[in-house]
Amino acid sequence: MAMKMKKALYALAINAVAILAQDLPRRDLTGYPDYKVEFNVTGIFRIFGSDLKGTIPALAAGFAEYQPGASIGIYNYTSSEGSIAGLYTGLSELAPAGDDAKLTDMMPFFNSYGYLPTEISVATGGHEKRGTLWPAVIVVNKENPLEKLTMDQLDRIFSSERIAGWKLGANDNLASASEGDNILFTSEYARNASTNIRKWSQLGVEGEWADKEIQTYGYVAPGFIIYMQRKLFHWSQKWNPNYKEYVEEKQATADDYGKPVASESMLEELSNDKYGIGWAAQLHIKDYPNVKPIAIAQNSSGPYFQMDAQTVSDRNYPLVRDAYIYFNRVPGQDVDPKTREFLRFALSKQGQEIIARLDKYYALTLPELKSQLSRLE
Ligand SMILES: *[C@@H]1O[C@H](CO)[C@@H](O)[C@H](O)[C@H]1NC(C)=O
Ligand SMILES: *[C@@H]1O[C@H](CO)[C@@H](O)[C@H](O)[C@H]1NC(C)=O
Ligand SMILES: *[C@@H]1O[C@H](CO)[C@@H](O)[C@H](O)[C@H]1NC(C)=O
Ligand SMILES: CC(=O)N[C@H]1CO[C@H](CO)[C@@H](O)[C@@H]1O
Repeated sequence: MAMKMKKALYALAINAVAILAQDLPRRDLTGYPDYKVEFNVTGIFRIFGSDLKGTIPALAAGFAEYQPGASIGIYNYTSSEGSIAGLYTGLSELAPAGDDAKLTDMMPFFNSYGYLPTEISVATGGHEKRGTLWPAVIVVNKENPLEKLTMDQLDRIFSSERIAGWKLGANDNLASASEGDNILFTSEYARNASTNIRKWSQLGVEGEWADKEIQTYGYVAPGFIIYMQRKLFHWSQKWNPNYKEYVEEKQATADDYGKPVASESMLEELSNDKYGIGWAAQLHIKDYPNVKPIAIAQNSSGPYFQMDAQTVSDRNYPLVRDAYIYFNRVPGQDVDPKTREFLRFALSKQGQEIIARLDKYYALTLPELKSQLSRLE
């Protein structure tokens, strides 16, 4: 290649990067609390689980500047699934997990201590890059007139009737542990078959759609599916029986049997299925012009949001994900001071700057940051 051409291409690449960087909503971190040392950490402090795409090593390096006495051991060999095991085997103080902890991750913790782990979010997931905790985009065939859906409608489209769901402790959250607060099954979250949405007319879609069955599509890989079950179905595993389930290409077998279950096949099918609805990653959807994203609202009073960089970083898109860290808080007692110090750093202006600079996840909004900080009190 001629030198001139190489240079031109290089300039083009640089420009493309500059444009992308401009497009990213830069959260203004003015007003975020500065990190102030409240406790001098000495000795070993151990982190085990996911490295959250480099976030954990970067936070640990930033933390070390303020805490020279801390000797931080990072054991990021495992995936998210292993992280909570570090807490109940006594191997670690902090369990970063790229996926929401599953019930089966939390049960051994409960059986060891008699309460549930505490969960804290340190960042909002990205909106489209691979592996950055991207949110599901709900898509239909381009010809479908449907424009918007609520979270409740998504539940009734994608799941089946259930006589109960799972509740995480008395308050159904992992904000702080209470003695005996287990994962319990409750009919509070029941919904009967007459609440199922199975025909397009039930969503107000008329014409040729009205009497057609809604065909559902989506993922089945554990990290993705658990997030949807948690957000929408109260952890129920009862999907619509017609649910067609796929994985990302790398998770399918490399032979001819793998092809039909890779997410590309899902989007090809949806491009041709006028009566289908699915959930997928923006990074895959953008190559399929015949599928159309749907705006989502928390409830029928709205507002409805399309998934994009802005609505995700502002946390307005209801299906946003979080980068979670789990830890062991003894009910009714203060958070272990080393753990508290590290998490206070992650939830400070300095910690959030590190997250924004890495450009994998988004810095939390200030209200969300304050709400997470309150979990440490
Ligand atoms: C932490 O250690 C530094 C240096 O020794 C000291 O100046 C500071 O007062 C200590 N902070 C606390 C909260 O103990
Ligand atoms: C099903 O649930 C709906 C909404 O809670 C309720 O109005 C209806 O009576 C229930 N139907 C049956 C058959 O239980
Ligand atoms: C509906 O969602 C909006 C936006 O999230 C929220 O402000 C409002 O309180 C919700 N209304 C009900 C009835 O839950
Ligand atoms: C012990 C270990 O595997 N450490 C790795 C954790 O992840 C970072 C990248 O985010 C690597 O640089 C470390 O070597």
